[in-house]
Order: sequence, then structure tokens, then C-alpha cells
Amino acid sequence: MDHRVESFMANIIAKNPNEQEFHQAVQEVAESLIPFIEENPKYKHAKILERIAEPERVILFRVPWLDDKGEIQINKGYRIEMNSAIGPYKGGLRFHPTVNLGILKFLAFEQVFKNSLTTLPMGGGKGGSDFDPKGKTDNEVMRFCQSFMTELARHIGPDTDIPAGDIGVGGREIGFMFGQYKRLRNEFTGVLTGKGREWGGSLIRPEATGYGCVYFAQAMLKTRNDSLEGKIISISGSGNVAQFAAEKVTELGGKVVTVSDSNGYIYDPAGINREKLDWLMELKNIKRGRIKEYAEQYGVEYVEGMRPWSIKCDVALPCATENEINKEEAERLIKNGCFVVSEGANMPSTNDAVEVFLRNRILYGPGKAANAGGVAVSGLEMTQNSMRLSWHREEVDQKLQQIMKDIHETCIKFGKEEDGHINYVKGSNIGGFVKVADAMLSQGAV
Ligand code: NDP
Ligand code: 2IT
Repeated sequence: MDHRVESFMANIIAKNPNEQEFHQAVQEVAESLIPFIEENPKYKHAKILERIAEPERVILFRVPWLDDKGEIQINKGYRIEMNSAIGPYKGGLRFHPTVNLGILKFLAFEQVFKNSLTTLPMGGGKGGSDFDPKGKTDNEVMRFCQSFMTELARHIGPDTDIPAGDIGVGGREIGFMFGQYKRLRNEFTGVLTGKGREWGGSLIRPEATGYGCVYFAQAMLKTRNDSLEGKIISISGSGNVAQFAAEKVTELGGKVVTVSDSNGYIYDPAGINREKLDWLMELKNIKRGRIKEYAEQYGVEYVEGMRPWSIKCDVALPCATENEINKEEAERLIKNGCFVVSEGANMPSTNDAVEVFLRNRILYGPGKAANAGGVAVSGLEMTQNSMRLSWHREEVDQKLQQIMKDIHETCIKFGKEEDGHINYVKGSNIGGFVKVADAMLSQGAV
């Protein structure tokens, strides 16, 4: 490691002990940025990177709620308000038993760069709880969401901090939280995004992260005069992002052969066509079942306890969670001929897996660029709410496509190397940084 990165990281680790995911995310960015900052001393003297790595505000609170048996349950609630240099804090809420401060800080840190890349005026934030929605009744989820929002409401607002969904938070949870916010404030505003379409939500927001991730893969392929037509696609996860990535990539002529959940993956060599995808969506979104049931329904292979990266594919779309591709899995993907990785999830590849992708010069689109379509359409939902109108599906999709193309262009601008190869890691880190850094310089030492 570069000695300047090493000493920067030693300080980060000392100040933020036991936050491995946060260290990982900061290091990946620091490796791109520190050489760039050396060439641009104005950022160095103003300690911009050091400031970006320290949240503006961290809110931690108790979330007590009553389960169906009448017993009191207690969870932790968090909101990390990371950076507001270019707009109000914006980013999702995650409800998952693994949620802790380090994970939310990594997500909030990534969000700052991602939101900047979208070209829209949004700062970065993230929040959530160690609450596990799995196995809970709708009433329990509602009581939890109401209690969570009772405290969160005093910290957020349509011009201050606008949360949305992430793992474990979809339309159902956003609805319960919006209802509680409205009741507490007596205000109907765009304080959350990912709302239902009847009550201020934007068309295409549910689809946006998955679609955007596929549009980004398409843009990367185009630099090699190639397309998704006829490609074999491996997807991980089977939630919001995975489902709509599968839908779009299939529409564009690719064949999706895997999806997964935290218990295992299914391999369907014939491809997950429209009919099977509809069945899968009902299984996951309505019945809230397990991916194993897909294998039983369609008579295909189910591999328990494993991730799908040993299956031969051209394009991998990791859409489940962080660190779901390690070095060996990255090497296996490359050995099997995979040459496109577009990250629907946040930080799904470990830093040494990223190195494998970079060394092999594949088309590797890191999450902060490739999955920015979700928050971008959240930004468009905020615009529609402010204007008190709603755009048609085609109009939002058109804007999403343009934003993903613009992000790709930014990656080329800051990430093209002397021999013409595009390093999307460098491109997205520097491209996301510059706008935030310049805004911070203009606003002084705040
Ligand atoms: P969902 O809750 O809808 O789906 C999550 C999926 O990932 C499920 O299939 C889940 O399986 C699986 N998963 C979750 N945790 C783990 C784990 N520890 N190990 C293996 N599999 C796991 O979430 P989303 O689809 O919204 O989010 C997926 C990823 O995309 C996350 O990294 C999120 O941060 C990122 N993202 C989401 C955006 C959005 O708009 N929703 C925007 C940008 C990024 P199981 O059912 O077993 O838990
Ligand atoms: O990681 C992400 O970008 C999200 N979960 C979406 C955030 C948002 O505000 O739409």
C-alpha cells in the first residue's frame, strides 16, 4: 500500500475502532483519491478527505415496540448524517439483524460519492435498525416502524434529511413510516422516497436500482462495441434490486441463470423468463418465501449455503449485500469467462476481489456508480413532490437512462488511463469527490 494511504488509514482506524466495513470503504476511496489530492493541493490543505470521512452527525436511539404477544421488544435505531455540502442528507434505511454503526457508516460514506455522481443536489446519509422483519407479522412491522419514526421524525424533513428503502425496507415499511411522520407533523411532504404511487411516489422508483445497474452494464459493454444480447447473466439476491435487474437484462436479450438469498442459490440453465420472474416476484414480495421454493417449483438445482459465483457467466450482477464476492470467487468468475461486473449492491466485492477485476481489466462498475439509479430516481421523486405533480413512466425512465449515461461519462472523464482502459473505480471515486470537495471549499471550514 502507498505509504500516504497507509498513514491516512492508520488514523481512520484509530478514530473508528471495530468498524471494518467503514475502514474498507474508506480505503478503497483513499487509494484513488490520495494521489489525485497530491496533484490538487487545495483539497489537501483544506483537509477535505479527512472531513468527508467524519460524519456531520450520528443519531442513535432506542426503538421499543410491542410484539403480537404483548411483550416489549427493544431495537437500536440509527441515522448517519454524513455530508450536506451539495444538498440535504439523502440515503436509505436498512432493517437487518447485522446492522451496526460500522456498516451504516460505510453505506453513508459511499452514498456521499454516489449521490454526487447522479448530478442531482443530494448530500449523503444512511440509517436503519438491527430489527429483523423476517418472520414478523404485518402488525409487528407496523408497530416497529411507528416507534422508529416517532424518534426519527425530529431529525429529518423534506429539506433536511430524506430517507428511503434499502435491505429489509420496501414499500410496506415506507408506508408505515410515512403515515407516522404525517401524523406527528400534520404535514404531507416528500420526507421519504419510495412512497406508493397513489401518495406521492414516483413511477419507476421500485425498478430504478436494478434497471440503472443494467443500463450501466450496457454503457460499459458499448465501449467495446458489445451488448447484453445473448449474454449469460448471474445475479445474486432476489430482493428489490435483483428482481428488476433480472427483468431489464432479460428484456435486453440476456439470459439470467441464477438468483439467491441468504440461504443459497438456484441455477436455472434455461433462464428465468417472464413467467418465472412473475412467480419469483410473488414468492418474494407477497408470500415472503425462500428461494429454495423456486427450485422446487421449476425442478432446477438449489445449492444450499453457497453463493452463485462458481456458475459460468459473461456478466455478474451482485445484488444482495456487502462482501459477497471474495478474491477466490472473483478469480473463479474470471476463469469462467466473466468479463462484466456491474454492482447493484453496495460494496459487494471485497477490496482484494476488486483488485482481481482491475488486474484482469474487465468491465468493472463499482456500486457507487452502477447502483446510483435508485437514489437518482429518489431525487426525481423529490423534484416531483416539490412541484406537486407526477411524471409519466417513460419520462422518468428516460431521465434515469440519461443519468446512468452521464455517470458513465464522468467515469470516463476521471478514470480513463493512458492506454485507453477505463478504470471505473478511479473514475467514480474522483468524479464523485470533486463536486462535494469544491462545495466544501466554497462553504469554508464547516
Ligand atoms: P431487499 O431486502 O429487497 O433484498 C435483499 C436480498 O439480498 C435478499 O435476497 C436477501 O436474502 C439478500 N441478502 C441480504 N442480506 C444478505 C446476506 N447477509 N447474505 C446473503 N444474502 C443476503 O434489498 P435490496 O434489493 O433493496 O438491496 C440489495 C442491495 O442493493 C443492498 O446491498 C443495498 O444496499 C443495495 N442497494 C439498494 C438500493 C435500493 O434502492 N433498494 C439502491 C442501491 C443499492 P434474504 O431474503 O435471505 O435476506
Ligand atoms: O443505497 C442506496 O442508494 C439506497 N438504498 C437508495 C437510497 C435512496 O435514497 O433512494
